[in-house]
Amino acid sequence: MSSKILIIGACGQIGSELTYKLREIHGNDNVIASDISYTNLEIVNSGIFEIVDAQDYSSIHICVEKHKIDTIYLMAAMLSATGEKYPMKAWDLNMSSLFNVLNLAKAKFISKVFWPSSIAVFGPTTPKEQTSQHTIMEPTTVYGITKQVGERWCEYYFDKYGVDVRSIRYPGIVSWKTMPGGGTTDYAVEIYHKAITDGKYESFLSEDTELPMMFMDDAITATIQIMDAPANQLSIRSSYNLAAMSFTPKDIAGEIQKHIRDFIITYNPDFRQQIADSWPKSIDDSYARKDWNWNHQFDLEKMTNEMILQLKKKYAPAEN
Ligand code: AKB
Repeated sequence: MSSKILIIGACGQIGSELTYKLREIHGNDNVIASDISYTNLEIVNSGIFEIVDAQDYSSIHICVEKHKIDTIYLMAAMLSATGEKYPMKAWDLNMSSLFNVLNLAKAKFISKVFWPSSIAVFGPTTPKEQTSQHTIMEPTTVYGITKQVGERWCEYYFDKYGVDVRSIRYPGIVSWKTMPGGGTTDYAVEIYHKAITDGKYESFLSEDTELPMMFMDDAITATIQIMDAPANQLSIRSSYNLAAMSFTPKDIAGEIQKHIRDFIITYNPDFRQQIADSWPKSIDDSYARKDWNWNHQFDLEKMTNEMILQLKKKYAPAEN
């Protein structure tokens, strides 16, 4: 029998692309997209869509029963920058949604869970270069705190209740289909859009702020790979470090200038600078590479080629 999948937070940056990919693999009828509102009409109209409130256990439970779901990808979350503006809302959303899904798995209504963690689990006291899987973790953002605590709970539910929950610490994700919202790494998406539409961009991070990043295609591949891996190959049940590339706003601007020679970048760091400064510059993801054969495909040059190509098409005036 084919797996029946529910994606919670399917209208968001990663949730939307995960929905398209999983539908390609499992068929449209086996992948149910859901979100709290109809914010992404392309997703809403692309297959089965349900309104689900991730903070309401019964809202998820009803959907699980209705569609005989066995696997949930919980992609709803408040990210780092918005989380600093609404600390209690971020805590409530990020934690209650995780508990709801873990408890559905504990009660055996579903059998498998994907929950994303983040490089935000690390903090200013973490070694910055090639940050290892097991190291000092003292996050200073509400988002990072929710992800770190969430990781502990995932491992706890696996150890104590046998819940098959799998997780990745995503770096900043760059993509062209759906805009990210409320993150510190969002500049690396905005910059490409502004390069095409305005020929210039004002970065909210300083020129030499180096962060771990990944192209969406790689992030989706990794997510599907970890979910498909045999359970006995997974040695980490908190969350796996995952890496592809690291770059600064200056590096990305230089790469864009190879395509758009007159592109201008200026720098005007805001409160997000402090968040970025608390995170690692690069990540050691050897556990993911060893346990489930993780291997990234996109570096900064290849990603930039693809972003410029796709966004030029997206913003091209419609021909009639
Ligand atoms: C953010 O910037 O908050 C996210 C993340 C790194 O998890 N993109």
